[in-house]
Amino acid sequence: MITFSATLTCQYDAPFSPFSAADLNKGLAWLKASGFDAAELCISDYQGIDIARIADALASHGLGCTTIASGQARKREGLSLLSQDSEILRRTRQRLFEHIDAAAVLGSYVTIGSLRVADTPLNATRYCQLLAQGLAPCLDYAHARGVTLIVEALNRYEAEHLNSAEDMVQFLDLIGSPPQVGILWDVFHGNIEDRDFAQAIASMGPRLRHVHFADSNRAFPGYGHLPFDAIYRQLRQFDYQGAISLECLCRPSAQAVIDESGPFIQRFRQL
Ligand code: LER
Ligand code: MN
Repeated sequence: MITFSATLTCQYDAPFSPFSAADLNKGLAWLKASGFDAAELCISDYQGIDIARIADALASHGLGCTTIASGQARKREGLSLLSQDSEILRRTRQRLFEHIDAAAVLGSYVTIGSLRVADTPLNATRYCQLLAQGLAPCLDYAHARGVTLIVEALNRYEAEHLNSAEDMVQFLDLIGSPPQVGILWDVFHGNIEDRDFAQAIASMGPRLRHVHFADSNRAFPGYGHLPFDAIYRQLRQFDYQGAISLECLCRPSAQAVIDESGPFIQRFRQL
């Protein structure tokens, strides 16, 4: 069964969250009232974050957590798994260990998106080698705690490599397809990089663990030109069992995202 979640931020305000971090509880109440199953939570670092309290707040709203979005620390602190500065690499891995510990409590995945963006240009082979090395201790840590890491395909304007679904499949093959690593496919990026949505979904198969929905211009679905009904049907046809998570900008407005999300996901449940 496909479930639904949406991005909310816990700590620092984020462009994809229609509620500020200070209003996390209002955001959770909105998710529940709109018919979502879970939250996708942006956490940059663990200063002032009490995961047990967040877990209680989710439970009190009858919500799960799909994934911890880790990318804010890229811009805020310059963290990267590709860093050739050993101290930055150490801090990035350490942060991912903290995310994995939190994910073990929340029963969620951990997203690796912007944290796999390199500071300097690298050829594809070197990039994949460095990413595999950067990730290695995180894979062991995740495996020991029963947590899955989901690596996101990002379009070429945000990341130099691993832009398409096909690139991600090849990368997972290269690292031996460890069971604790899956793919996060974001249709905004896919619209730029993938040749065909159905083909992308088919090629990822069961490695596809999480899907981000935003329209072609990253607005709320329906304010651009992506074929969401067709994408949803294709996900179902390929027996996708994960979540569709709303990760759009607050466009046309945060209020439109808040008001239109419920009807948007209810329609899919009837397709
Ligand atoms: C994060 O999920 C994402 O899609 C990135 O484009 C954010 O910079
Ligand atoms: Mn995304």
